[in-house]
Amino acid sequence: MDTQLHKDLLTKAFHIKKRFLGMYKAANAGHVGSSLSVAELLTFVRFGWMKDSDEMILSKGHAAASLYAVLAEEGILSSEDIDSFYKNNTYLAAHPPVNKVKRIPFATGSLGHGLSLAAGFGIANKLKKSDKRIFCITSDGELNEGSTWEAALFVAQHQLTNVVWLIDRNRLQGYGRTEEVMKLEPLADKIGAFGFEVIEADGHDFTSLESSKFTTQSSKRPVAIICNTTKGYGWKTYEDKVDCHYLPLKDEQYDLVLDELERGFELSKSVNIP
Ligand SMILES: Cc1ncc(C[n+]2csc(CCOP(=O)(O)OP(=O)(O)O)c2C)c(N)n1
Repeated sequence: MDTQLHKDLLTKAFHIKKRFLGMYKAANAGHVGSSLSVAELLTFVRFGWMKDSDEMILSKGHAAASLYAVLAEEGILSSEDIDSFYKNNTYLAAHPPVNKVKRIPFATGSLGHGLSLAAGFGIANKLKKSDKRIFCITSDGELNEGSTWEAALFVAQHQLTNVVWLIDRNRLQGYGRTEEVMKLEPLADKIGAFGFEVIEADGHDFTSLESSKFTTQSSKRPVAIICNTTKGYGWKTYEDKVDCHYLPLKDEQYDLVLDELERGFELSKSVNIP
């Protein structure tokens, strides 16, 4: 990966995390672990992959603040907008709204609908012979929803290569581990059997995500990328713990997580990029 791009992505991801943690702290509420899980993925799709004409759906809408922080990083949302998060009359609600903010094409939050929305966008743009693409980030917990698999059938049936499906595979959901609540493995084989080309990536590593981007671009079939992630990534006390799913941050926790992220960021800058 280009060294400058790598540095930019690391910096953006750090700013994005700081911003959404501040939002959750001010709101005294929020899906902290879910957002830390998807932060690099969102950063890469938005700043390392998407073109301006493309769209992105964060199907795991409970991580909304991470999406709002990306839009703030991009200059679409102002700091006043960000400060209104979770407050009365705001349009920056706990789950992303539709038709209120540029670059949020659909409302999400009721899990299991993102891939269906992406499929609709994909078929419409295929019929219009448009080269717009749609990136859909789902969680793994929402693969418990039948609607996701119905959408997967549709994407494969119509060979919608303009839909890129990324799965935030952190192996945890709201109340337990995915494999205990509703077993998904062998996930790659299952999705592959639906007709997708399945790629596995490290969802926190920009180099790995970039290599999945190149494979996707040369694929003749719709692609699903299983992005292996850690819920609560970067905050050691809570990493891979079900408790980090929803966590109103106490003052000392907030200071701690910021401090850890800052140290992680400094360290990542000094590591050589392959
Ligand atoms: C249809 C639906 N059922 C239940 C919920 C409540 N809910 C919010 S988050 C969540 C689980 C989160 O786990 P996962 O989807 O794997 O996301 P992540 O671990 O990445 O946060 C649930 C059940 C919902 N938002 N939508």
